[in-house]
Amino acid sequence: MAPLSQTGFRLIPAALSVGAQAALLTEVLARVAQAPFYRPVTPGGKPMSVEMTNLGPLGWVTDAGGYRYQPTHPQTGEPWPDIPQALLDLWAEAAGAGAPPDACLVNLYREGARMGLHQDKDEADFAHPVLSVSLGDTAVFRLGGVSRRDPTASVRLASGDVCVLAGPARLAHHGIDRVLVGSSRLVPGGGRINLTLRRAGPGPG
Ligand code: MD6
Ligand code: FE
Repeated sequence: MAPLSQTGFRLIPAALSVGAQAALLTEVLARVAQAPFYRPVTPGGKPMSVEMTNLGPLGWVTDAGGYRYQPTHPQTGEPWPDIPQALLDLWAEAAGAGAPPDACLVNLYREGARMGLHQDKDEADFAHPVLSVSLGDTAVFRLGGVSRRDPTASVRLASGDVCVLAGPARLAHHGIDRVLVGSSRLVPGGGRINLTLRRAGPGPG
């Protein structure tokens, strides 16, 4: 089946108005001041091109110890800041009435950053969807299937777009081939910020 029509993949273009994008970015950047972006290293020792931080009780990290969720920022040792209410509301609207998210990974793409094809599979229960919000420059998102060898297709994610991986698409491979530099003026200093909301830990629902 063509991946973009795969059951469980949903793209909601312009889910956030320009005003809502700016308000959300302000809330996110205030939290980034407490939990700065850092450049993670893969378990194999390669620095990623994407810079990361997290919001919420749990945050996704990678280092020589592997991929995992943890409650504190690896550099400051402090708990991650809270998830803005606007994101919790968006999850309730777009991802359903199940358990609320307990993790929000914040990815920063400056010029040249990309993200290789991967599955989101470090969460306790794949019954919960993953919801992503894009802010700033447009990205070329590649979506495949559960098998790495499945065919892939690409779709552009623009500022304010929301996409959801749920059901059969929850474990689909996906990645960011490239970001179209200068396509938006939203992010100070340029680039793209992507927020992915997850239910990472075991828990209600
Ligand atoms: C990104 N997104 O858009 C990377 N994961 O920068 C993801 O890795 C992702 O967009 C799970 C569900 C939706 C996503
Ligand atoms: Fe992902």
